[in-house]
Amino acid sequence: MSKKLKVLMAVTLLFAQVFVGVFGWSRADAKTITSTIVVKAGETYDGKGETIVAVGMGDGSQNENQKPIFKLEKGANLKNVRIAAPGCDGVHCYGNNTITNVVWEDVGEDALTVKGEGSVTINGGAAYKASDKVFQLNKACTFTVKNFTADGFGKVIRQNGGSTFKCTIYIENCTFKNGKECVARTDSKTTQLYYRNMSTSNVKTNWMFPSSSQIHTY
Ligand code: DGU
Ligand code: CA
Ligand code: CA
Repeated sequence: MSKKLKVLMAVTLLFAQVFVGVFGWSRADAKTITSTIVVKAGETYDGKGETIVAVGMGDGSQNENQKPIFKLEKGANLKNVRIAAPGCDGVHCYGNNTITNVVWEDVGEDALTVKGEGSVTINGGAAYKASDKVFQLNKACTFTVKNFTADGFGKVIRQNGGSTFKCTIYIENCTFKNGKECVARTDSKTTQLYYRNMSTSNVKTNWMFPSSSQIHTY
């Protein structure tokens, strides 16, 4: 190899290393955001399969002060989106929302939080690598999860610790794998859970409820 070629290769390698060091590997199909995407009442955000990467909105750890990737106002819907790491505070729902085919590649503090009363339905999609909670219920709601997979979590569904309001939870056609704690947990004596066609593997226990009489099949 000529000396010129060797120098050229060394310089090219140096530039490549500096580029990767500064910008990281960027995903060809990814869309970078730096603030929460707000979806208005009555609207549907259709990502058409796009992958979203959040920058400067949180590190995806268990820190509670991260920003949500999406804020769905009451009556807003979300579909066909992949949320890449860092998952930050996921998706905030203000009630009467349908979330269709959303994949959380690496759940952050949590994947989705119910923050307004009403019904919230998750249909299709998956959540991976949650260090603790996938779905957090902070307001009374009818919460349905169907055709969904969660792999790696503490709990899939958690009603806010110590809260006594009533949630009605439906789980249908779901697969849950590798759960350190449980599928669903509540401290409320009025919350009811209904499930059918649910398969679990390597999940410590299914339910952490005040009474087993709150759990039903349908
Ligand atoms: O510690 O309310 O983790 O909404 C009490 C807090 C906590 C919530 C929850 C959430 O449970 O911040 O992400
Ligand atoms: Ca939390
Ligand atoms: Ca949270």
